[in-house]
Amino acid sequence: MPQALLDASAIYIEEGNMSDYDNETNNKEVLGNESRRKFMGTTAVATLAGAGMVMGLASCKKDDQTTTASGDSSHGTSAGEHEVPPGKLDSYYSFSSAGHNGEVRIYGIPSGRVLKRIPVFNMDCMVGWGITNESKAILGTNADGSVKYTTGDTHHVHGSYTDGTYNSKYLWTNDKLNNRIARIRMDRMECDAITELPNVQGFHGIFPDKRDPVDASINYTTRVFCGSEFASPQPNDGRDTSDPTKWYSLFTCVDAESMQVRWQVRINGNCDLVATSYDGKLAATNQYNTENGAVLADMMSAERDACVFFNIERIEAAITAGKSFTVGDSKVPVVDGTIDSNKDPKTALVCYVPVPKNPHGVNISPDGKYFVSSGKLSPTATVIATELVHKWFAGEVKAERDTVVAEPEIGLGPLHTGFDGKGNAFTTLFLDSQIVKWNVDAAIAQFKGDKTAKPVLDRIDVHYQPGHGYTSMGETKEADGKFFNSGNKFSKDRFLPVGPLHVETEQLIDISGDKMRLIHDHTAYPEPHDAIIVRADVVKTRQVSDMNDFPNAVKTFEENRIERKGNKVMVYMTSQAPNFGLPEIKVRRGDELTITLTNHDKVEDLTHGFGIENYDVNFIVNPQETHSVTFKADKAGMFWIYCTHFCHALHLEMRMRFIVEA
Ligand code: RUQ
Ligand code: CUA
Ligand code: CA
Repeated sequence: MPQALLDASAIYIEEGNMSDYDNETNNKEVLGNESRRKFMGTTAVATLAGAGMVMGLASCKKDDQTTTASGDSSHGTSAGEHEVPPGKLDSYYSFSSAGHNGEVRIYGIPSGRVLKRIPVFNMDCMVGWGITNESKAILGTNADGSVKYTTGDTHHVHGSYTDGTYNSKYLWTNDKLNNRIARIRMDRMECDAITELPNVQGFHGIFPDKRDPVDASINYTTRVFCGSEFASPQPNDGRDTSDPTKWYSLFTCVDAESMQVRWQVRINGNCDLVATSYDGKLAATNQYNTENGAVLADMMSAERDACVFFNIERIEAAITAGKSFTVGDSKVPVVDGTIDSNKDPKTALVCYVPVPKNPHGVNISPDGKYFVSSGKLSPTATVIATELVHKWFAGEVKAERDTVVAEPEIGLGPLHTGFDGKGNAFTTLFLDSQIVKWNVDAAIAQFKGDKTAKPVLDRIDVHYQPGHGYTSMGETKEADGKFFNSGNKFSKDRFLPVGPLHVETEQLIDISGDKMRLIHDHTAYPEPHDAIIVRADVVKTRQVSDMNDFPNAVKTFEENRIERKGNKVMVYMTSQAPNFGLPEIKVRRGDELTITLTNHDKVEDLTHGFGIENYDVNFIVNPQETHSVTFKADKAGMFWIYCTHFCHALHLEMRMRFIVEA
């Protein structure tokens, strides 16, 4: 047995040895595990970084012995019940991040079918994202017209709200890599705005507010909150590069409509994930690095980190009152949310609630009453009462820690929590490779001293190492307790081997009964993080565009033409299956071309593509849409332009010529 595994067992197991753990964990009665899951001491923690991976192998081996899909005889699967037969539609959408692929994806639930991939921070030659002028304007360009950033890392996707549930207007996602927030308009499922956040690194958590904290008549999303994970020099212009004591993180608020950055809060420690209260008054972020450590050991040195609550109304009042500063070239007002400047709860902008070691994830229950944050280096989930946080800000609760109403021991490596709307929480256990179902009220009773209270109700094995977990409508007051999706970080032996880069497994679990039941595995291209599951009837899309929404549309066939100003050539063109509006485009080498193409087909699903041989130009126009590209004719010759998207029986014949004279 590898040394790291032995070290890990010393951390986790009080009695017995590792093989004991291997054999018993799966089949042990649900409640019987609890005594073995103890807080980890500081000294043991240094081994954990290696232990996570090794535990992954242990889980894999464990499953080889059982060979069933669920790996657990007490849980049936319910695959057949949830089959979506040919011709039938899914009952939910899942809007998922894609990790360092930089896009957002839409899956059907329960089928797990991929419905769409929405390019956001990445380039996508299928639609021409990062190629058309319209997408480049959203992505942002350098002086020479090239796209400023061509990569990104999306982790979290959340929708806009009205009255505590989704209104199908917008989705937002983060870019952890280049610190940008993107918005997707849900009627078209396309990205329509991207904003760079100033003075932050590691922009990770993101969450829209659910109503206005000040104006009760505004019951919809007006702000989006963004947590930055990595402290950095401020401003980051070459100063203090080797002095971590001078670095800090900022929490950012972005306007939902204008997508302008409204304000930032300087904090101690870091941000990670973000959640918001249903009354619009609080935003929360979990902190794993209250130590402000620059190396791993330092980030794990404190026994407790924090869940931080932001008092939105007070922050905005402070900004209105001019109690703000700016950082570097940014004009965004920044308020001081550091611990030292917020000692008096009655005026504090920020409340730091201590929670066990290196928490990950913060989620609010659908009734709005509780925030749950889990310590990944502690086998616990911490339940914080929304009402008590309000009371802390009113000076009616003495210590920050007094807002904690429960801290059940639920298993090893807890990360994200989803809710069923019936009082139960479902938390991913990274190290245990399980989902644990626990009851919030029972956890509160146990915390109060009720020895008969048993918060943990059920466990199910997943394959393997779940990171994200989320329930159907679980981030809304309409949480319906039907499905839980486990986003697993390792798939190992679950699919046909395809080389060293493994696909990811998403496992869908039926949570409608007392026992969780596995529905199926579906694959995901690496590597999605968080997602939301939205009832299908909530989502309203338009299936054909309106030509009038495109200001540069070439509205009639008579407008097909080529114009020249000096060496700039403007081509205006239509497409209608199986024809382009011009037979050829003739230019001189060195000319700069702008081609604008409007698709005149009105039929749903009748998309045309536009590709130029050996010129790296490639984009589509959906029915009634217009897109344009600008490029230099730097090679002489005759190059076929062809329709790339199968549109007609004569699709192959849908061609024209691009002639560049030497
Ligand atoms: S955070 S596990 Cu963005 Cu959980 Cu991915
Ligand atoms: Cu038009 Cu294929
Ligand atoms: Ca820490």
